Amino acid sequence: MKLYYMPGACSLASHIVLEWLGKPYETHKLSRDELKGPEFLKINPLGAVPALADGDWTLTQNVAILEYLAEQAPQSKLMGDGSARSRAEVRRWLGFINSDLHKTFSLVFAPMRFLSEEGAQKELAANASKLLSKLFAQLDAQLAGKSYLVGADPSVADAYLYVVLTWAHGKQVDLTGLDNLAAFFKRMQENGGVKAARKAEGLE
Ligand SMILES: N[C@@H](CCC(=O)N[C@@H](CS)C(=O)NCC(=O)O)C(=O)O
Repeated sequence: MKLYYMPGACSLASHIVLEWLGKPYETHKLSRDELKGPEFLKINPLGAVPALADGDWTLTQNVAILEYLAEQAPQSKLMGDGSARSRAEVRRWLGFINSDLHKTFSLVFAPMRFLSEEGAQKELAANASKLLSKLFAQLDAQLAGKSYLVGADPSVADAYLYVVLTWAHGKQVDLTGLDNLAAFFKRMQENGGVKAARKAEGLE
């Protein structure tokens, strides 16, 4: 399998899970220019990472890739503890992180995509950042008394949560008082797969 990624982007979640799987894999690092270049647009017409090639087949979309990777090791806890409810819980948090958090980050990272006037862009980014604080508070509540989002073991949703938390730190999203999230972040920073993926992406 080959993962197309940009350092520190959402593709880092799949990179972490590939490390957790412990099977051989390849990576292809993309620059911003290559992301929108003709070669990669054939792989993902959106010009976005992640993309995962498996033989002659390529998959895009974070959530689909993360779940596909988890299915490579059905005996693992990457999609929960094996029960339908636990799998559904992992999907719940994957959906929350992908559709609510990740999309809101787009407004913080690139408000100029949505508005042309500089003052309006600043207002949009500031309001989006406030919304992110509220969304992260829900994740903090979910982590109360738990090491990971669903159960005692890390799932693919935790890998994705770790990545959006690195963005929150980079963009100074207010996470004051979200102590469960802070402990989660520390735990993940110490995880072997997280460390290996970060090192491979040149983030250490
Ligand atoms: N819906 C897509 C979004 C992927 C996405 O937003 N990727 C970002 C990096 S985190 C990207 O490549 N952005 C480049 C761009 O949109 O120009 C998914 O979940 O895979």
